[in-house]
Amino acid sequence: MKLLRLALALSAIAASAAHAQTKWDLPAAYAASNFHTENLVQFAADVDRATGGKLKITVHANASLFKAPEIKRAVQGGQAQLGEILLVNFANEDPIYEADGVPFLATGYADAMKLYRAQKPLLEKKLAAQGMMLLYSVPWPPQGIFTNRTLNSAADMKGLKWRAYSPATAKIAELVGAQPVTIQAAELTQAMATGVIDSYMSSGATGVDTKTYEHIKRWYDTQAWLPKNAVIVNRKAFDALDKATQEGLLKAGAEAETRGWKVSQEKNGVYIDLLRKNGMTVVEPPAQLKADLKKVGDTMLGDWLKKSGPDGQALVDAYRKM
Ligand code: PCA
Repeated sequence: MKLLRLALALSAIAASAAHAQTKWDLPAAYAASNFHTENLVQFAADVDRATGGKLKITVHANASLFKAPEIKRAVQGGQAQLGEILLVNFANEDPIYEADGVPFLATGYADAMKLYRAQKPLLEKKLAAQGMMLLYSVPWPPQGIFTNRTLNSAADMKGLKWRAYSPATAKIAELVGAQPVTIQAAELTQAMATGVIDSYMSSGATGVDTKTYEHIKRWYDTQAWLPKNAVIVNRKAFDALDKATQEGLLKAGAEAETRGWKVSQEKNGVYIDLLRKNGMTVVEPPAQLKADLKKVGDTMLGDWLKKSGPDGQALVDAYRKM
């Protein structure tokens, strides 16, 4: 009788150990239907499978847990074990976060991947110094200009009420004489509806997510840069996982990165078609506008190289050699 009770108790302990679960929260800043968010949900399902249900990740979309600019600090402080950030949002902490926000430095997917390879070791070093690790990173589609105005040159951008999502997009406004207001994607639809802004620069993806076509009728396809989201993990939370779970997480992260780059590129055309279908005109930028914006990019690259010093120069040199 005693033995039976002991056996039962032991098997209960074994069962609970086998089912020992770790639960992680993953705050994200973009709509549930956005391709980055869908990729996160797939990643979480892959982690679940790869770890035999040991690590359960809940994705909190659309800035519902933390606002976009707060996610990085939440992961650093351990309030969230991992999170998705827009790297360029953190340019004021370190210019390395902004390498993929410099206009016209890398304008297509192949160049964006080269830039990422040059930027990655520096990102990893910086995040490690802050007690975090880079799990994976995926670009937004190329950035263009949403506006109701006809733009022949940058002079036509004067006085626009310009939504910025980062220090660099605010700087563009400053250089062309527009008025920047920093607004994150989750609040963008409301900012258009209330007339706080009448223009901004972003991808077709964000144009669709925010139903920009209900307020703005043109998108200039400038293909100016491809900013990246990154999924970052709190190092202590990672170290607390057993080896097999760590490996499952890293593997699912690597797969999410490969998948994300592919989907971003594939869906770019789909998003642009959706802009058209919903009444927008997609405009090839006229030569003068292109030349003026290129100048803005050159100024910003010069400033960025000054700010980022030898690390930044090494990054750009490495990128250009690839
Ligand atoms: N969408 C995000 C960042 C870049 C992009 O394409 C946004 O507009 O907030």
